[in-house]
Amino acid sequence: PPSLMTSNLNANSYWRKRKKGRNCLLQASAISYQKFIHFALNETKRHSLLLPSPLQERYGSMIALDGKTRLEMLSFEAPRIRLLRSISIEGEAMQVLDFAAFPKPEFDLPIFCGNFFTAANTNIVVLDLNPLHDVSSRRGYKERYYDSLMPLGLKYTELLPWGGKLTSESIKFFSPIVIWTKFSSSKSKHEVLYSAFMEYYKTWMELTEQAVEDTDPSQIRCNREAQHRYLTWRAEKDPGHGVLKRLIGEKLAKDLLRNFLFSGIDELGSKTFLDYFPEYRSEDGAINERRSIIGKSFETRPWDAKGEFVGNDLRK
Ligand code: BLA
Repeated sequence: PPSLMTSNLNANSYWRKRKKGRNCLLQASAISYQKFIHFALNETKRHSLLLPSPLQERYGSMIALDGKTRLEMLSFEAPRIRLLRSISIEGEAMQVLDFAAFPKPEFDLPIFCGNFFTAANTNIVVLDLNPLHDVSSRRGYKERYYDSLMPLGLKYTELLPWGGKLTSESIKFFSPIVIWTKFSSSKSKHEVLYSAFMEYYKTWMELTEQAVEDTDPSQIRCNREAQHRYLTWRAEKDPGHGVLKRLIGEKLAKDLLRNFLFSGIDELGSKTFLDYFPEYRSEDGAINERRSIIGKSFETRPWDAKGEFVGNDLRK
């Protein structure tokens, strides 16, 4: 559905345009997340071959229905990364970044997740290495990926304190080092956020570089299903849904969520949202439109300094 498409940056022209300094239009707004994207792509190139994703052909940039807000999509892959993609939204009153990296199913690596929403004076932030497998029930997984990262997590969760109650279901997708925070805009907060993003991304790249490929088909299947479940959750219940719908209309927003942001839903598995999350089935068999069945909880950070979960146990 390319009606709103205005231009299409492929991976090569991305770097070319970058050099020409196409940022002059953005200087009117205080915050831009462009430098976050540039950092992450450069960091990836330092460690790995970065190839354009086939998605780049279909998803370039577009202008929203208001005729002003600009959405820019970038997508790549790498030998160990199934999909590295970002969307940035730059409007007069809104700046958004959703940056994610999904490993290939041969790796049980966490998923990199940087989600920043800025409007007026408000910032809503989630930055995490989202665990592929449950960190409470799979001790080995927590030990392998998170125990050594607790000092990093503690440093930034002190500077960027817990954002208060959130959709209870989301907590299962977060790790003990998640940064979940809200703040009003200030130069120093945005500098801290940029440092946190850089350090979390560097850490994720190092884990990716060091990871040992799984060769056991049942383990690979398990990784694939876990990633599919994650994608299925976010494509259906992501909090960005409403904003995207407002900007580009429901049809394009749905396409963007399923086929770009959380691409892989049709390839990595065949289970449906209700197979994974049956509690969302409403009486007529459709998916309950509410974001949460349980409601909001976790007023305070539900992990201790060692990364042990200390919230009410909602896991089954
Ligand atoms: C709010 N975004 C939130 C909240 C969370 C997240 C936890 C608080 C509200 C809630 O508890 O649901 C983010 N939730 C996540 C993430 C995961 C998750 C990253 O489960 C991953 C597993 N946010 C975006 C984008 C937009 C956006 C791209 O990432 C807009 C295009 C908007 N997020 C947005 C808005 C709110 C929000 C407007 C406040 C409104 C609300 O609470 O729903």
